[in-house]
Amino acid sequence: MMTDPRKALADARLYGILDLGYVTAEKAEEATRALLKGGVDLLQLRAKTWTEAAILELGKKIAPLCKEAGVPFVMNDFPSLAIELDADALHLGQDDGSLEEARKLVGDQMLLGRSTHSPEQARQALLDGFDYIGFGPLFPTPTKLGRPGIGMDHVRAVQADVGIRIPVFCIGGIRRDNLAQVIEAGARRVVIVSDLLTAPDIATAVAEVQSSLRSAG
Ligand code: 3NM
Repeated sequence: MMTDPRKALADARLYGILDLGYVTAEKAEEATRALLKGGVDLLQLRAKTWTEAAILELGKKIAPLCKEAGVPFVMNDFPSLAIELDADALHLGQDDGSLEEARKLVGDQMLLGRSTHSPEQARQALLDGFDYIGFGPLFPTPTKLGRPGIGMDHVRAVQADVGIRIPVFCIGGIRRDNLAQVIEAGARRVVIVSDLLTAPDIATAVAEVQSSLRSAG
């Protein structure tokens, strides 16, 4: 199915991550299919402890599933893999270099996302020209150890400032059981990793989150 990744990003509410800290290599395709079936709007491949060669091998199976579903495929951290896998987007952390450096490597078309951890970083990412940001971690999370939760106090302000220009995805410790609070704090787009990947029925959990986000307006 052909989709314009830029339009898909603009409409996205739930950003799913296939994080290989939660899913074995053997179960990765199955988990990807379940995330897509449930209705994630974007899907990122994140494998912090894997070699590039192993990520590439898995990415060759995951990226086509996303393409088939019309869901933008996002590569975390590695511009070279993003190119090789024909990713729709590349996601960069604060320490992963500048937008200009990434642009030189991946060209003009690929969408670029940035992790931000304060309102100042969020604003800077907008000024730099990133296409979307993650904002968090709202709560401490086992998926990103060593970072304190920044809480929900700034969510509304960042949404009103940066979020009217580019998509802002709140991230970090968001679960189905605190999602209502996060929406109440002003979030309209979220990334949820562990709560979805460890759910007994991933597709149903994804669909439940989508429904809450879409009905929040
Ligand atoms: N980035 P979970 S928090 C990958 O704040 C990631 O930039 C974060 O996983 C950031 O939904 C995070 O399991 C982990 O908490 C999100």
